[in-house]
Amino acid sequence: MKKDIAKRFAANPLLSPKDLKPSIKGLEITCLLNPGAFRYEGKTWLLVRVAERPVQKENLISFPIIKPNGDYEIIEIATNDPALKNSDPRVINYKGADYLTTLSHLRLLCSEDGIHFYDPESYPLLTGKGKLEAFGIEDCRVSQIDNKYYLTFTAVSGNGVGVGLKITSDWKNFASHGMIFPPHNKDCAIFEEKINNKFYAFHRPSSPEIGGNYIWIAESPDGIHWGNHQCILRTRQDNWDSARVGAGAAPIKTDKGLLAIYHGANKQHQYCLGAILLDANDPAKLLAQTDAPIMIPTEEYETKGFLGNVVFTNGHILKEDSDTVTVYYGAADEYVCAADFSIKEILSLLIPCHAN
Ligand code: MAN
Repeated sequence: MKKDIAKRFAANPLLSPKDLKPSIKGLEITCLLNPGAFRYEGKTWLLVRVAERPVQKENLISFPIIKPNGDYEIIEIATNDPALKNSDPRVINYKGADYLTTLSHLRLLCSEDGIHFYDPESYPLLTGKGKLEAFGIEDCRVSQIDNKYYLTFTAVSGNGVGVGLKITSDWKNFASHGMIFPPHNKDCAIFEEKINNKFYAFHRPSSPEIGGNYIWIAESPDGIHWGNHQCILRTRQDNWDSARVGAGAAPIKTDKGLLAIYHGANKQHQYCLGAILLDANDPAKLLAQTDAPIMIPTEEYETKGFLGNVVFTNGHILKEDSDTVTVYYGAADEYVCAADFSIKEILSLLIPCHAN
């Protein structure tokens, strides 16, 4: 078994589908995954993606979608229907249209120790609304800038997959700014510090023909309207990140530059984590990249689940020792887990890039 540099929590998985109650009667929680992470009122909080569907009956696939009036509709398709393509557990195609097999919303959990999380109650669930979120909202990055939290999440519908933005300061009232990066785009994280008075964000457009699933950076005067897009990281042929790359949470400021953790997947859908270093004054400039993954799915809760062989992060918390970063991650698209990394150790594994 290949070794990585993640110090996994002994309590992993921290959260499993059975630990929370479904949001709607008649649905079950199939996956808890990919949490955003932040500190608020002296506690560690996760904004967890909760993926739900009806209990599956024999020879049928069924999943909920959100109707324009906000109600849910359950779609049921016989598994032997010749118009159904269902080779991926996450997505299906039926009569030429794409659907997700689960419907995701975002749920707040908090913790005193960063290990044991509970439902704080009296905080709202964040659910998909309107025709750009009919298949749900997912994988939220939470960035704190001044006293505001910027929530960037994947908004999914039959129209495509894009990035939505909400801003809050009390986690009870949310200003919605609609879709800030249109399809196909996801994996957006807004930097927590402005650079030369501009906001920056990672995002991940996908180009099906020329180009690929690459990490891009954009700038903004206000954190809402984005421009000057530049591609900063591409997939590497025949490598662990050959099929797709996407940013995790906002980068971490170090004395060497801005350190960002990213996920990469190969053609077999194995998802690992790696790291890149960007110039602190010009973050479109890639300085260095790790070669081998810093985290590889190896534990049983990472290799077996809704989609095995997946570690995926979009949230981390810096510890006070200023070297440890606790990475919260989705394992096998089914569980929420955590692992500590030493920032110095990640920096020591970076290999300088030559400008291309
Ligand atoms: C991919 C996977 C799924 C996700 C969809 C839509 O297929 O990441 O988990 O639901 O994209 O974002």
